[in-house]
Amino acid sequence: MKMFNPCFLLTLAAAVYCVPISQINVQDENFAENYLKKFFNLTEETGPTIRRGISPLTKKLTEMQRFFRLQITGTLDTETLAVMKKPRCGVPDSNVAHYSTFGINPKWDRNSLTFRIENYTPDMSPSEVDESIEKALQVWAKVTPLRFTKIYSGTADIMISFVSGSHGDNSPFDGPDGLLAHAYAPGTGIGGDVHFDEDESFTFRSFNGYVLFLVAAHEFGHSLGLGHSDDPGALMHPIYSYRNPDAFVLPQDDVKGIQSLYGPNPDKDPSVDEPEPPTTPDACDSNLVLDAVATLRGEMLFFKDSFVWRSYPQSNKPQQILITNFWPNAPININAAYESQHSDTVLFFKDRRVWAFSGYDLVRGYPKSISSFGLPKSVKKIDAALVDTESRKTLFFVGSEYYSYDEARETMDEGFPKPVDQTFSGLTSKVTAAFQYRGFTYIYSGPYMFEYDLGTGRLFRVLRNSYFLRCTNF
Ligand SMILES: [Ca+2]
Ligand SMILES: [Ca+2]
Ligand SMILES: [Ca+2]
Ligand SMILES: [Zn+2]
Ligand SMILES: [Zn+2]
Repeated sequence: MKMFNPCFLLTLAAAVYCVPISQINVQDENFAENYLKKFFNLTEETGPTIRRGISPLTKKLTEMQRFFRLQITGTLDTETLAVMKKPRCGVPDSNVAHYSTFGINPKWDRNSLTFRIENYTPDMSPSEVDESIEKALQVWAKVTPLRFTKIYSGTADIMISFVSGSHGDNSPFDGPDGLLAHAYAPGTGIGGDVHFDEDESFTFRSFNGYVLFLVAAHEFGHSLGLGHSDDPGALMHPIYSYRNPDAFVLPQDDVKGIQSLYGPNPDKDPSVDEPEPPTTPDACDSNLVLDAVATLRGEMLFFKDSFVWRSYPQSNKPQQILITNFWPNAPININAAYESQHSDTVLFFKDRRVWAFSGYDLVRGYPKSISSFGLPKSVKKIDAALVDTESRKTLFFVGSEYYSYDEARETMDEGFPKPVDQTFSGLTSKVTAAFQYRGFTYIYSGPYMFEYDLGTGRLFRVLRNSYFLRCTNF
């Protein structure tokens, strides 16, 4: 039997800090207290000791857990600690729900702003820094009347610098990881300015390090008047998430936020087809249709658009995160996924290709064509895949039929494809996702999920796609 590793799916950077359950020590408690002081406005507390009634610490911990959509326990559990240790922006999170704007000085009183890059990081070439900064400002200019002009001397509205440790504004940086950058709300002097922590390793587009464009685009949101958002898909979410900088489109939550301050872009060319701002899938949407479902080392993974919900046995609240946060080189909007216990990998399918990941790493030789499984060339994509733990066969659903693949022999079984409803009674429309969990076989079709016993073919229940996601927004 494989060892279950509860730390496995914490994000790349957080994995370094991952600690087994029940090993929260005094250092962690102090770390958490400082975190709540810094980001959730916790006022002086004598120590994180257990006390009667609701202590300010418990109250702030609850606030933090609500903001990050964690299970609200009011205590410092490992999941909460792991989120606290993720790399993030240095601006506080207090009093936010969806997008937010700064209370005082919420916006600039003019649409034409200047910026100046005071110094350069040695991590990248100066031209890469210039391009990252300009592209990050364009993210906001595209959806507002705001226009930015670069200046090379004197004082700009937005002064940009790379600094480390204490740097004269009473908000010191902390060495590698932790705080990545911070920015000041619109205003004179330091207002609008952005400081990057030079102790980070910034990159142009690699996921080894922090993509300067992504960090800068977030910080400029603050420079323009936005606070943090609790939407895990928002650019203004305080935790750093890798996403492909070349395919970046400002999410809906951020567009709404910035347009609430400045209005839309009057120069937008209606003849140019811009990609729709992405929205974050909602577990409470009763019409939700998941892209794919899989298990991974005892956890459940639910895929939708750019996101994955991860649910692990100790917690009853799945966490929603960008797919690229776990697997930076994975595709998004996938068709199907399954866990191969045989090769200890998780496989993602999109169109004619398949990706295999061992941990976070793409297995050598992938992505491959799906015909490498022995599927006929006529199969253009797989709708869903599941592993039957009993027979150790992988079922590939394609249209109204399914194929059976032998993981050990690495060949397709004879006698397939078979009609889906021959095995799964009542299932007449297309399969959209599938997996097995605790002995049951779950076949998703549109917004429904059918619960079967594969051995007897018996159908137990018809549920909704959101069944395991536990909508708790009420
Ligand atoms: Ca300024
Ligand atoms: Ca840092
Ligand atoms: Ca699917
Ligand atoms: Zn921030
Ligand atoms: Zn600073």
